[in-house]
Amino acid sequence: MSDGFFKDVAQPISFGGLDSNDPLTYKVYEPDRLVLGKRMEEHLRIAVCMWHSFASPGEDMFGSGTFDRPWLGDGLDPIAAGRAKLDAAFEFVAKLGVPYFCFHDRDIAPEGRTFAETKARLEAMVDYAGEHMARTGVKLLWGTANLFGHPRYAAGAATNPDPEVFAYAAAQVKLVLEATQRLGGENYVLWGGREGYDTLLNTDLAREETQLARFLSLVAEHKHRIGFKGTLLIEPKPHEPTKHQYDHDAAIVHGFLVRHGLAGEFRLNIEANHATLSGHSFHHEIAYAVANDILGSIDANRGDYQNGWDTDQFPNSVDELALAMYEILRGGGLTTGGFNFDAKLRRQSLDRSDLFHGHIGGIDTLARALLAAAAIIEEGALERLRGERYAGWAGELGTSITSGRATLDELERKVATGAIDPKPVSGRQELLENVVNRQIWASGSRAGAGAAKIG
Ligand code: XLS
Ligand code: CA
Ligand code: CA
Repeated sequence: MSDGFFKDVAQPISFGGLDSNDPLTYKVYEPDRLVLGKRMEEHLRIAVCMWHSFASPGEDMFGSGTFDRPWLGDGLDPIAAGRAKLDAAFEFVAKLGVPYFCFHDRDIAPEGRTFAETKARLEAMVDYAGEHMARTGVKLLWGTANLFGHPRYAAGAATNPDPEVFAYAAAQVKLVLEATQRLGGENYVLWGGREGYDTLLNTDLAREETQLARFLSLVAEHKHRIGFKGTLLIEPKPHEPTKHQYDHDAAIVHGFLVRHGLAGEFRLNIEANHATLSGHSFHHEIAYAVANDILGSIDANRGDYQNGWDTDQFPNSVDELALAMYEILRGGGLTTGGFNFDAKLRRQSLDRSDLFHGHIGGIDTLARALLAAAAIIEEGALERLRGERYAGWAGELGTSITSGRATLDELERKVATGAIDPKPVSGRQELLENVVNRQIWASGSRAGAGAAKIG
């Protein structure tokens, strides 16, 4: 027992292992355990998000808040309520024993009657968060501006038809980028909450793209002007709240960045549930980002197979996460990014301890997926078989094509003489799936499954 909002939970949550039947222990997550030469905590760089966990009362479209969040009550002094919220949040993160948190400006400080009042409130709460960070050692993974909640942003922020809204959003991002820098944040996220459209009938697509590019250029310029060392991240999402969002998926954002000369300035914050909403797997979105060297950070959660919206549930499938984790490890791992739990409790999860259970389960799932992915890398069969599949491209014919030496005339001549006569070969998908499952199933034991000889 201890003092505070979560007084029934002793701190910190420790590793209990699979034999522990205490639900308030980690079953797999051991921060100091070495995986491929790096501590588990350094691989995962876990963060708790302020919005779902502390700034939401648990409302849905059909009903009001159900959660026990006293600081969200009516008629409270915003600064006192904001302090109580941060007290509980930092108590939680410290007790969970993870290194980071993430926030939107509006999660910690409500908008005031004027811009000056909004700015003063934000600064007061940022200072207060800074005190908690110094006391607990909790760090900031990323900050972001909420450019979607206020009615002024109903038709978008950067892509709004009114340039005054663009200017307001720019002023807001400037404040939050500077606040993120002040708190030592390692990244800054831009999620285009309402950068998209509800109908094409009133939308000038070309103009809105130009506006969005200008906005992002201004953010990148300001980052350099103030000397912010963190990474700028764009978070793709295909729809919700708008019918179509411009930052649709990893490939579309990448194309946009390349078109506007911004590819070196931004990386991606990939969210699992947004990947599946866009019709891709989480695995695909990460593989795309790694292949194009734009992976930045991860929002960990999951959707629900039976509905088509953003349910933001805590991740619990090792099978799905192991492949995503495998791509991250193949790509060299996360640098300034981490795994932020952009996940929320179900509306009926009313106990204060439920927030611990959601995070503990999610963290253990990530840890187990990390072990499985590391085992797949160490075993090496997937990498070897993939390499063999493309081996021809290292030979004379392959290099003559990729270097640009071969012409269509030459290729036709070789085919016509019979020198080129390809035979189909197996893609061996089922064999590869079994290789993956073997390591997932074996990764619970410390020894793992060991290397396999697969010819
Ligand atoms: C909403 C997004 C949002 C971003 C940060 O769907 O996930 O929470 O992560 O603005
Ligand atoms: Ca997110
Ligand atoms: Ca989401």
